[in-house]
Amino acid sequence: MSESFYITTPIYYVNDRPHIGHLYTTTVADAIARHRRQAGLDVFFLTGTDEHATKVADAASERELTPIQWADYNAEIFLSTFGRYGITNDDFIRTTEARHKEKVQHWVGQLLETGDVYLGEYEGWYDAGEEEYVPDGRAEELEFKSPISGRELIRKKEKNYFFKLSAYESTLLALLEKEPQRVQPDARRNEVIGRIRDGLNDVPLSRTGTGGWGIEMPGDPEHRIYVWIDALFNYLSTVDTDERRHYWPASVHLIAKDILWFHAVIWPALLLALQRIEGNEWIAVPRQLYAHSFWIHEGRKMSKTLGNFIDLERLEDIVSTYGLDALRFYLLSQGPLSVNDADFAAGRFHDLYQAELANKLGNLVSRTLHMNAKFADGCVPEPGAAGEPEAQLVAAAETACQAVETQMADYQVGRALDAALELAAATNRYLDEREPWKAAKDPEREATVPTTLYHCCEALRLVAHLLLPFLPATAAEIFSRLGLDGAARPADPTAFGGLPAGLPTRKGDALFPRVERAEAE
Ligand code: ME8
Repeated sequence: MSESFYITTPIYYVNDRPHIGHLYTTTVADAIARHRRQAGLDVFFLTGTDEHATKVADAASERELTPIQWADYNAEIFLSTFGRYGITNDDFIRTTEARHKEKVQHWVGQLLETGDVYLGEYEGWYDAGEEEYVPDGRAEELEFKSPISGRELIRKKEKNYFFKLSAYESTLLALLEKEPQRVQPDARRNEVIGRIRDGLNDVPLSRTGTGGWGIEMPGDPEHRIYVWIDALFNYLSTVDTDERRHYWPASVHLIAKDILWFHAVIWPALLLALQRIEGNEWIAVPRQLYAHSFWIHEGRKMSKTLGNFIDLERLEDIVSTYGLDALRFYLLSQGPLSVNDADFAAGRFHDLYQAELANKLGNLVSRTLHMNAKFADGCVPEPGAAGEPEAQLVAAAETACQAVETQMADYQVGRALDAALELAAATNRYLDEREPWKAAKDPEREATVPTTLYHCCEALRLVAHLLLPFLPATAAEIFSRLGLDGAARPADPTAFGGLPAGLPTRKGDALFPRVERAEAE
């Protein structure tokens, strides 16, 4: 059986509709999932919605709806949006589904029995928007304001069930210090280590006064399981079936830095607590957590108050002007995967579309296939003897294939995408050097034309192969124009020379049509 690979995105709150941030994380996960599938791995890719938050119930009540009505409405929009944007998730979990709720109650029940969850009282600084307590020291650092919404933290006292997080301090610390790949990028791991060293308090695991919205605490329905604990369990509940249990532990949880603490500290601690229970030995800690940074917009943080969110309407406009793959290209190549935030700027989007997609890739496809029609009867020609320029092109292809693999091993989708496009650039240079349009008219060089065109077609096949996880529709179109629709794909798709001669090629329209800058703005 092939090696399995399990990748997740956060599950998103359904108080509102999806925006660019949700689409971003999900698109990065999609590119990684597609890449691993292409390599033959048994992939499971999960996304979904987090529904039991107080802000979901509040948003529903503002509209005179029940929480579940509003959750149903928005969950459907998340689901259909991801479908519309070509996301290849294997399941979509909603935390209001019975399959999830039953498992969460079961696991919390087990933790009550071991004493990892206990009834106690808590007083602390509470960030209402994020539904989380902020430790005293950190609240002071933040001047008692939410780092996300900027609103004042509230002093709050609750009788609650607690999770004994403090008991896992040294185990967590050892895990992060000995296995640096567990939390990436490094700067994020160091941040987490620093905060664990400040000491871990036990954390509330339940809450009261939710108006009945939330999963009931086993044996104490007055208390509802805290939305964050409920939400984290989605990664496990979805695969806790006989067919799927082999996917656990997750290969990577992809998130943004806003929810690092829950994922890097509370989640592994919950799993460590569960794993000690007989029968739960399979519940290991996920292999990796990758926390990216934020998209900002034209230099400013995106927020409701500023009204500058790149929302669904805006995303639709972009797709209708430039196409879905152009949006994926911008998100994946320019996104905030590192520790720095990334700016979504319309002008830069346009310029990159023009330079990278239209001029580099689109132009290569168009030149190659037009010349193939003109000088090779619209078929992949039989190559003759190869010379130094061909050897250089083959070397460029090998370099690109290796670079994509190396970058993707670390989930560096932007650098992988650059490496794939570098092969398109190298092929353009090769064409410029070989000048088949002139060679065809020169009796001394005429014989090189089929060789040149074969090498271009084959390089193009490799470019499409490398681009498939990132620009799936573009890659499929290139394959189709190369006559590969029904044809058998080469056994080793990255070996140069796999494209059979004789396949019928097709010119087609411009892959990335010209867009006027004004139209874009
Ligand atoms: O936090 N740039 O849900 P959420 C990049 N339900 N990514 C962004 C972003 C931005 N400006 N804004 C949001 C929750 N995201 C919880 C998660 S998981 C068990 C529970 C993305 O709807 C990013 O992935 O607020 C971030 O972590 C997530 O949306 C937060 O989504």
